[in-house]
Amino acid sequence: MIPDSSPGEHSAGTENDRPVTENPIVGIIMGSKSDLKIMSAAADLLRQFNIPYDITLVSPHRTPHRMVEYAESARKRGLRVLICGGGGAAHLPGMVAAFTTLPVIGVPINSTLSIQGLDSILSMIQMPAGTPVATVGLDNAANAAVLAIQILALNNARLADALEKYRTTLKDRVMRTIEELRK
Ligand code: RP5
Repeated sequence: MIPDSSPGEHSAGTENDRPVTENPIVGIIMGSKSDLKIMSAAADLLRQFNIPYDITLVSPHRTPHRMVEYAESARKRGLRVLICGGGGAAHLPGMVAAFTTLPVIGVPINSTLSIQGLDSILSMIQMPAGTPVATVGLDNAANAAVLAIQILALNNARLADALEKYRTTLKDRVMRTIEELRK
């Protein structure tokens, strides 16, 4: 059940900034701790929208059995969307997608192992028919969260409304800059 409150009500530095872990509906996973600095942007955004999530490491190469277990049990555990980040030979989103029918959003990461991230991007977007990974831009974990929220908002009026407000904030920011440039 998605809590019924609005985004932005958790202000920085409060107790509410801690990860929301009770009854998570979005799972954020990544191949390595080194991915966390990128992937934490997804968690930040979900927190803003008051969406419970869990975040953990699942490596397709170093902990392959954990990956299968995570993906196979995800729906039963109440997760509704998965956000998977990886760099280099970024097999995590694709392999997770093979083991679940939940929507999987991939975040290609420009890690030290990457050829400027192009390898990660191609690992995610070139999925065979029937097993898609919705791939966002390089290092763009925030967009992965927005896409997850959009999926959840399909049958949640509170979230749909919150997304409208979020878009208005983005628009207002641009309008303010336009005004400042006029001065
Ligand atoms: C991938 O290899 C991870 O997703 C990470 O982006 C990259 C490098 O991992 P570390 O060597 O930093 O653990 O599997």
